[in-house]
Amino acid sequence: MGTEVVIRVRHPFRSHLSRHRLCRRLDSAEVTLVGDFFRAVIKLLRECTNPRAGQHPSFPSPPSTETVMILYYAPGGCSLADHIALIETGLPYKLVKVERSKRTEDGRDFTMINPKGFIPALELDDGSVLTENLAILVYIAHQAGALLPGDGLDRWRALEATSFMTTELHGNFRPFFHADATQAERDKARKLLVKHFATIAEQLGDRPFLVGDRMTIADPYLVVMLMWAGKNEIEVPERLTGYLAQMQKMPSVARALADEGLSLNPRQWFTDQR
Ligand SMILES: N[C@@H](CCC(=O)N[C@@H](CS)C(=O)NCC(=O)O)C(=O)O
Repeated sequence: MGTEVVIRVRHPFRSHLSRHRLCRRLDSAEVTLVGDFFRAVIKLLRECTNPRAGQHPSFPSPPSTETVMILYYAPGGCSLADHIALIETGLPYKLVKVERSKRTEDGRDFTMINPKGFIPALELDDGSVLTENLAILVYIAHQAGALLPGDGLDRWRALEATSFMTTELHGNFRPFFHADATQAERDKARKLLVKHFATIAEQLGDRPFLVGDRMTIADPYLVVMLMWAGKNEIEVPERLTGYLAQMQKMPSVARALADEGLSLNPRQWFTDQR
């Protein structure tokens, strides 16, 4: 048996999120004492008024002493998109590296965390695990109230672009990461990637971000796809090379790359890259 708590607050920084509803079930263990109950409520209130989520860097964010989300990642893998998104939104998180052997850096069997065996996986602060890059990116955006417009066509355009990224771009890189892929499979994938990057370049036009006038979840994913293109010598339109150079200057992108021990030039990445 648990107790359901619903909190409604007026958000002080984000007009588009002026009403934030947070609904969370608390385990009975958390509410055995009245004091525990109020501590849990205060924790929820802190979460939904987290000023860093509104990207107000001048406001000091309290160091989190609470449990934080854990991103299971592999350096330079598609989880880099989530890593960038987490930094960009200011949500508190921890990183846990997953080795190719599917063991986490702290020695656990990763398939017990994500039975599908793929990174990224995001462990939420209640211990549940979310998988699939698109879902994780949307979750981060939703938690932060950033990186995905709340409504309007741009919201759907950002989702459209991110879906294209996961299926048509990411999907076609697979033959480059699997040693048993044939040359014919790689050639076919390369042709498709060249075509899809051209579509993206056209969509980007002269704008700094893929959708609208600010970063959305589509951008960190595109950064990863372009770095993979560089690593595998897949030619992309000049416009996208310029976009990548600009994105790499963004503090969130630069920090994520540094945290994962990656150089700006993906050809210098280690060879066991997925
Ligand atoms: N459907 C998954 C696929 C993720 C994926 O392909 N992850 C790769 C790294 S970028 C992976 O974990 N590969 C390990 C493997 O294939 O065993 C998603 O969209 O999140």
